[in-house]
Amino acid sequence: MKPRSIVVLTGAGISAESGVPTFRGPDGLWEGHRVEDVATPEAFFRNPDRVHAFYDARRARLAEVEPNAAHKALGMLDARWPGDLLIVTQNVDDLHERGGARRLLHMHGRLKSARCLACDARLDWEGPLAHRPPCPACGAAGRLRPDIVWFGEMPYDMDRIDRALARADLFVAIGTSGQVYPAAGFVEDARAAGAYCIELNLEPSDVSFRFHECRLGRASELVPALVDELVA
Ligand code: BV8
Repeated sequence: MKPRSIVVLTGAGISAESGVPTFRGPDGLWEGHRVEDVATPEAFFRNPDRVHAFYDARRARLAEVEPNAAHKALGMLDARWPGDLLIVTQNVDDLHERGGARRLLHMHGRLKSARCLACDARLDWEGPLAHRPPCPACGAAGRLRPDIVWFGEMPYDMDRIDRALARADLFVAIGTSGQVYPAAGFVEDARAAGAYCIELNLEPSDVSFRFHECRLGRASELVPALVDELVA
């Protein structure tokens, strides 16, 4: 396999071995919350304190986790791959960046970013938002929200993603359950464009049937092995 243009899609499973909880744990709750209570615009406008507390806690926890071998393998692929490469992550953690990825985009936003409801600026943000700090760009007080794409909101960079999928000849999905769209539909676009599609996951996803190849196992083992195949 000697592809020229690669698109990689990652989900919560690539960060699981770093200690970042995935969305669909056994109890279906997500860190003790129902998704619709914390990851929708309605939830935010109905109870901003609860949503800020949820994201402030997750942002603070980033300091306690490290990129794992899977993040680092993708960072090495990025450094060495001479052709096109785009890593599209659904994750909002910063582990891909810390693992060395550069040709990377966060289609569902980032914990370490805030967005101003007054001026729409998107700003790198490290600390909490619950105390309603003013916007550094426009000064508006209490108008900053987590820069996260919630359910019902349009993911970021869809045009760039669609262009990359249209020219991909290899599509790899890593650690995603294939339950959330439009990300879960990317394999169909890639396959229609003629890409060879590989899924790496601990267990079959909702869209495994759409892939040419499904490799079952932990990302920290499967991703370095695949990257070794690609750069060999
Ligand atoms: C949109 C940010 C509209 C939040 C997230 C009915 C049918 C189809 C679609 C819809 C529908 N009703 C509503 C929709 C649309 C909706 C949707 O798809 N809903 C689903 C639930 C049905 N989608 C949206 O709302 C999206 N927006 O559609 O916009 C629109 C269109 C045009 C114009 C305007 C508007 C926005 C979705 C984004 C929501 N935000 N995240 C936050 O993080 O705080 S979603 C969140 O869950 C993640 O970002 C991720 O995208 C998603 C899925 O999570 P996964 O990453 O897959 O993680 P999960 O826990 O599910 O699975 C983990 C996997 O890892 C498992 O497979 C497991 O086996 C594996 N694993 C575990 N450990 C390991 C491992 N693999 C390897 N190694 C391991 N060690």
